[in-house]
Amino acid sequence: MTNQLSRREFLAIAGVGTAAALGGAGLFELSRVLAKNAKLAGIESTVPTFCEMCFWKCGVVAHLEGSQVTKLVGNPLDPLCNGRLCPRGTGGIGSLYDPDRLATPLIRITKNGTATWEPATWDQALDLVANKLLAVKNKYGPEAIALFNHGTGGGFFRHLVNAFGSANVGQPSFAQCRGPRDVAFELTFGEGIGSPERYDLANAKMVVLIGSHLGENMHNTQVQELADAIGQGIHIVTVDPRFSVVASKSQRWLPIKPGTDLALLLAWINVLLEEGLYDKDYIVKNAIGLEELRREVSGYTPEWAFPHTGIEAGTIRAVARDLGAHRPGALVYPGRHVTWYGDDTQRLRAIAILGALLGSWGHKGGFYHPSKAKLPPYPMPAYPKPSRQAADGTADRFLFASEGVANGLRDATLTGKPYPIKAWLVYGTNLMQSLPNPKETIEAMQKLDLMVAIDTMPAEITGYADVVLPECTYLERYDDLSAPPFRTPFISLRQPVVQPMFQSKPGWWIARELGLRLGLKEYFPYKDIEEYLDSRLRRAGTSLSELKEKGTLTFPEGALYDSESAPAKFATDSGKIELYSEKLKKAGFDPVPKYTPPDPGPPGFLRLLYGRSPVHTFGKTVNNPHLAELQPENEVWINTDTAREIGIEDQSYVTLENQDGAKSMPVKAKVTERIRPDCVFMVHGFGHTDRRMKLAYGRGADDTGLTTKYKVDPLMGGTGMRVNFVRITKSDREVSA
Ligand SMILES: Nc1nc2c(c(=O)[nH]1)N[C@H]1C(S)=C(S)[C@@H](COP(=O)(O)OP(=O)(O)OC[C@H]3O[C@@H](n4cnc5c(=O)[nH]c(N)nc54)[C@H](O)[C@@H]3O)O[C@H]1N2
Ligand SMILES: Nc1nc2c(c(=O)[nH]1)N[C@H]1C(S)=C(S)[C@@H](COP(=O)(O)OP(=O)(O)OC[C@H]3O[C@@H](n4cnc5c(=O)[nH]c(N)nc54)[C@H](O)[C@@H]3O)O[C@H]1N2
Ligand code: SF4
Ligand SMILES: [Mo]
Repeated sequence: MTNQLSRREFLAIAGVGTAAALGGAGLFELSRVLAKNAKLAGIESTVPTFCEMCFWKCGVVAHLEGSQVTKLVGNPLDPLCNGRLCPRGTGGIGSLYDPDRLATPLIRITKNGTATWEPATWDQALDLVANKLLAVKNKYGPEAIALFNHGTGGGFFRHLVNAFGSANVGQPSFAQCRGPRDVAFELTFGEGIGSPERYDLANAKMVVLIGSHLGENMHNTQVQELADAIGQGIHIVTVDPRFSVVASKSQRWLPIKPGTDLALLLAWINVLLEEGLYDKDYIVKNAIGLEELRREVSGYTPEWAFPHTGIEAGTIRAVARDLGAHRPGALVYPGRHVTWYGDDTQRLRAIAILGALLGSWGHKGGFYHPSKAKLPPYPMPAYPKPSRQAADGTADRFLFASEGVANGLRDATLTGKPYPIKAWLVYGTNLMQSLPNPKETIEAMQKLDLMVAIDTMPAEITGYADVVLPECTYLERYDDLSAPPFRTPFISLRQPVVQPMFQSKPGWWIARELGLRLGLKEYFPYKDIEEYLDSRLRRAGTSLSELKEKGTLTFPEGALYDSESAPAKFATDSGKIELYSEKLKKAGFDPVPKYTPPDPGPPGFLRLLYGRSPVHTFGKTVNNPHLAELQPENEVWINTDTAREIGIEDQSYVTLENQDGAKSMPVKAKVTERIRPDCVFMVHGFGHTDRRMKLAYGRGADDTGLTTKYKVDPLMGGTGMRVNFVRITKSDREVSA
């Protein structure tokens, strides 16, 4: 064990294998690549592609001078961005030219008794990974291999792992993010919300943002639509313990006591039913369980909700009446990051039920019906059927999960149950910041025979790997096509804007090379990615050359709303909207959501809340020189009265310590009236500990390190992460001038 522990001690020897560490050789390499790229040195050109600075995948047009990318702008042909990028999209150049990028494959070795990284060739690294994967398969079966992934390129690795015979795939963007929302809507309407979300903000008359700070959270199209809607006088209610930017644009701000949102939602349902403000015709025609719902929520009056939520009964009632008056264009916005308190699927069920009562599902200003471009897959043999079901708990514990549960895979790795997991492939997800309680992640990794990280940056997770494989950035590679369900169906192409720098390689190539070494040739039947993409695009009636020129191709819209010729259909068991869920009841859960108050924290502690910054994506952009310039560190928001009581001054450095004794790095205090006194708030993704990321290292505080506690959603395995409490002490770090 000791030996194993030391083997997977965090290894972050400054700079080894990063672009900057290549020093002269690195710069030589850079200039060589630039020269190779310089088709027309000094002459301007443009290349369309799509963004990967976040999952929204906006169409981008890259401007080049010679082989140097000078500017990224929105592709006007792309309906996801309408020609405009957010600050992170524009700042993507900083990720391409980040001097701290991973430059070569790295293998962990022990030299003179000390662990170190050794730069390796691709053949050495891939052979090693393939041999170890085969050894794990021989000893434990193919299911002992698990993949964690996020981002477009993850698809190639999911294909690899499924072809190898394992169903163990998890993405923190499900059980740490939108999972409860999608499950709740599937239970209620028979369909999830999807990504990009089917919210008809462009036509809504009223929107309730409940713990969703649109504008700080930059879903490009939605932010544009909301800005237009504000111009047209949309009625906004923001429910947030913090006075967010969008709260300042709202008719009402409801500074709710954190963790009590379900009480508020149930009270709104109560008023809509009691006062007959709901859409009776729609419900009679399309829903089951109205009487059961009425009975279950009869006690949840606004007067009952007031002491729980801190929102006055009169206000609760007034908002419910406004919702009734604006229906069906009254959108109770289900948000995206919803893993808050462990009862999240039930909270989102209440939001779905409100959507049904307001008749906003399938109607203008509510939830539109998205459609997809027809884009058949590349023909592939069927995957082998794994002899054991996924180990992530979806088979027995989390019965309603509709995707893999990343924390369930971590549990299985830790406990060896239901069977041992012995190898992790980690693609494009920094598990040290995305899974709660990083200690458990470290302990789980001690159980592995192999841990491979495929990343562009020396993010913390790479420090625990046996092999690090450097992917080139999204501006240097082809990827799979993007054609999600949306208002306007479209297909977008990601293509290289410049050649990969250093020894970095595209994900599709890495997955294919591993596949070939694992004897999975039949699953990678194409010659190269261009053949793969062209074949898919030809089946869709277009071609790679057309997409290379345009970047995005749009198709005619389907029926966005229900109508007499296209009446509502629901893929639930009953074929109707399920206000009352027999399915949940049979499984032993509440068929209608019930309110349980959140656990209070220890005396003297404040609840820790976190969220987004408009100029960063989680932790992955904190080292991006362009974006770090806009926001180099995060701040912790503390209410003015609370700060006065504990003697904290605005802009001074403080340290946070949570209920379990976990401590943050020094972080600046933002003393403000704009947050309730019982909680603090910080932007997620700062406080990096890997010295190889020179701009990000030691800047601000990391909320994940303080998230030692989490509450698991029994329906689908999501991890409620707003259940931690901190106390604040002065730090001796000086404020620099
Ligand atoms: N405490 C806490 N935990 C959270 C959240 C929170 O707010 N607080 N948010 C949750 C949410 S909503 C989500 S969606 C998840 C997301 O968490 P992650 O899945 O970790 O998401 P990303 O930030 O997209 O991925 C970051 C990793 O991808 C690498 N990367 C960036 N570009 C590329 C690329 O092109 N190729 C490869 N191979 N790697 C790349 C980065 O260097 C970094 O290591 O985290 C969840 N976890
Ligand atoms: N610029 C930018 N945009 C992003 C991202 C990014 O990293 N950067 N990440 C993307 C991703 S993956 C996701 S999932 C989304 C997430 O974006 P959102 O779904 O908007 O979620 P959060 O960022 O978690 O929202 C945090 C808000 O919830 C409030 N809050 C905290 N506790 C409570 C509570 O108990 N009740 C209520 N009502 N409110 C509470 C906080 O004060 C804060 O304003 O953003 C996406 N957009
Ligand atoms: S919202 Fe911003 S970061 Fe995300 S894909 Fe669009 S431009 Fe890129
Ligand atoms: Mo997310």
